[in-house]
Amino acid sequence: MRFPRSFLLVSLVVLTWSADSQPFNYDESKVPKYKLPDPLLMESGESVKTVAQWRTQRRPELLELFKTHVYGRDPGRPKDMTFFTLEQRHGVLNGLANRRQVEVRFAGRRDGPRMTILIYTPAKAKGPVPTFLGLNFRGNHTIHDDAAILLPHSWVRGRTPGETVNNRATEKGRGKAKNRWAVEMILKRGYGLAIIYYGDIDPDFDDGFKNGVHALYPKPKPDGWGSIATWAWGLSRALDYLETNKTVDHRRVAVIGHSRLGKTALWAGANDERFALVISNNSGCGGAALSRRAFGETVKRINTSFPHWFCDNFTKYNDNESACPVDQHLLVALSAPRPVYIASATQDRWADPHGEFLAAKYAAPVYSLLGAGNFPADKQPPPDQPVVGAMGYHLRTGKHDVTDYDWARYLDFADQHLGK
Ligand code: GTR
Repeated sequence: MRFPRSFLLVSLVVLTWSADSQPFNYDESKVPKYKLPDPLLMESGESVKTVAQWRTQRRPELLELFKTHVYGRDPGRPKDMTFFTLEQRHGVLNGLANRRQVEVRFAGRRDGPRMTILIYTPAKAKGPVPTFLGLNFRGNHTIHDDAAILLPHSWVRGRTPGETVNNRATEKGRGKAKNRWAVEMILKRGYGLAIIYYGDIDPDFDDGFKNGVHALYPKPKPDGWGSIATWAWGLSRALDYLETNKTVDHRRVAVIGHSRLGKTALWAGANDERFALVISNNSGCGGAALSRRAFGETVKRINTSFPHWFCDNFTKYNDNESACPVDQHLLVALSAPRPVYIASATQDRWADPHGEFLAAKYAAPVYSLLGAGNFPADKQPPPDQPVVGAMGYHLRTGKHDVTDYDWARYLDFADQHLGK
């Protein structure tokens, strides 16, 4: 569908206005009374007492509940998918890195849906390196000034949907998001970075699921994949590729995302146990924040502003969060016992920082059951004082963003859990 630019501008104004005004609650004393589903109590009423019960019964049950009620089911790995290296070079970024850009062709065809993975690995590495894998909002070329990063072939934000990408305009975005991707810091610490523009997988607007990879599949049913599940599926397809790449240690891939892409990272980690570590940066509603608190962004608001993000069944819980058989602490628990890090920011009230902390705290019993240790915090820690065990949490001073402070914490966490 084609939307006139004026329509997009008006939508943006309406969204910004609604994010800042009532009826959204920002008052802790007005959080409704709620009861969370117990991660270790099965639908049958039986308690989970053993690791085997978690693995063979409760975990699959929770995964099904999230697929049915929240994110929707994906179609798995496409049988015709192929990988094609578009470009590679050693000793780039002043000798710091090796770069490779790989196209994943979902239907095995160049003229079908495809995504480009940009991979930097440390030039000095002697063997396969642990690697951060994440999606970006506006094109791979925005994450660094590197002039060789290919421009996205897909629709990019800021352009009218359906309009062909104008390379000269798109080129202006080069390096614009570099503050969010600490490329040099990551490489110097011995890690690789693999990133993909999320619009290659599914352009982020509601077109009734016709574009991106959806072109290859029937229209989703009420429990079919929304865009978040689609982006997460794309991350799993990237991991399929990384399994074939000798410079990356595919057994030590940390999936990371910010905001809607933090929701995506959590779902990718829950769904695909090949991810060794999971990082949610300011993921908020539908991510780490507990929906039942209805603090800041609510289920109804997110389903209204972004009708394509979740499966249609999720709209049943608009203004009715307690009827949902799951809440987001259970999403965090689905990563257990793998290390998971949840980060909030003090000014990011729309994402409910306290609710994000509580999701970690209430997922902790699953980590304990699986022998991964206890979560070292009962109360939300003060700003800039990370708490770290098998799960990590911090509340950064500042706004909704990803900063070098956040990356330094993630790298420390990865050192602790993935080793060098
Ligand atoms: C907001 C949305 C949030 C968050 C954010 C983002 O508009 O309400 O849930 O996902 O966008 O992704 O930047």
